[in-house]
Amino acid sequence: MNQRPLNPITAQHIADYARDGVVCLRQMFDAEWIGRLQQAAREVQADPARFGATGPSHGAMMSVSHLFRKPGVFRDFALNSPAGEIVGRVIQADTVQMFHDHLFVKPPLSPSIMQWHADHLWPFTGTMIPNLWVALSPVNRENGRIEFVAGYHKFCMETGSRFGPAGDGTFRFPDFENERDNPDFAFEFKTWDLEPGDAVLFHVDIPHYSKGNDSDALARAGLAMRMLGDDAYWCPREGLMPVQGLDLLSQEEGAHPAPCPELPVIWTRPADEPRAFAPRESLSA
Ligand SMILES: O=C(O)CCC(=O)C(=O)O
Repeated sequence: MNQRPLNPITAQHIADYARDGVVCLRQMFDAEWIGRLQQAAREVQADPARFGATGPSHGAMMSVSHLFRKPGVFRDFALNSPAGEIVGRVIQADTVQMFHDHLFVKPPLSPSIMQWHADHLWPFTGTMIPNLWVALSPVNRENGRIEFVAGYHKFCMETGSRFGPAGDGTFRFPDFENERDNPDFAFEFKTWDLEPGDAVLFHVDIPHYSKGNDSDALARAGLAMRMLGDDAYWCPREGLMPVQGLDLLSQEEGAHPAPCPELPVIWTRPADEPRAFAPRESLSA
């Protein structure tokens, strides 16, 4: 099983992610990793609560998180696969911590729609709170690929507009469904067909959506891995999702989360490479 990315992370990947808030990464994990994850996903499907926490969207779609907290394939993948390095290199972090993973499986003919949202349930602020969604099945127009509003993360960051309880409660996304055919809409919708081993990496502020699975034969499965880079800070606020095992409200607002078993470091930039991240102090100096 590969411990380094199967294909190089390029300057184009880095630029696309910075511009669009989402980038497609082709074939970063070898067949052995993907085969083990596919088998493990089948085991979770048979008994979800034994392996992790079932989310609010669990039902017509399987939605189970925190799988990496227990010994087994998901933990091995989080700690020993190149997932952390891939994310760190694309988002230009020097250190990457695992936050949680989340397995989504839409069985054939699942009507489950993931409505337009950004991932702002997490109890962190900052710009490095990415989601690496690794395809465990073929993903296409019919079975529910994820769609993104490219570049919208910049609008959110520049205007301080935060979706959900992380914001001031007043910000609402426009009805993106109404914008699909609007030639004057300032942003582009982006999506990709994926093969097992491909991934999409996306920013915490980017709106995303997936429709139900219209295929009567092909399940759509993906493992979302939520991580923290250097530019991530505690936001201890009621209504945000706590980190299981840590007391959210006693965390120091604005502090970078210290590595701990619940938020382990999974990648650090090698010492012989120049640092990619400029801390806030040196930016304002
Ligand atoms: O798998 C999906 O369709 C949605 C995934 C998602 O919304 C997420 O990972 O935040």
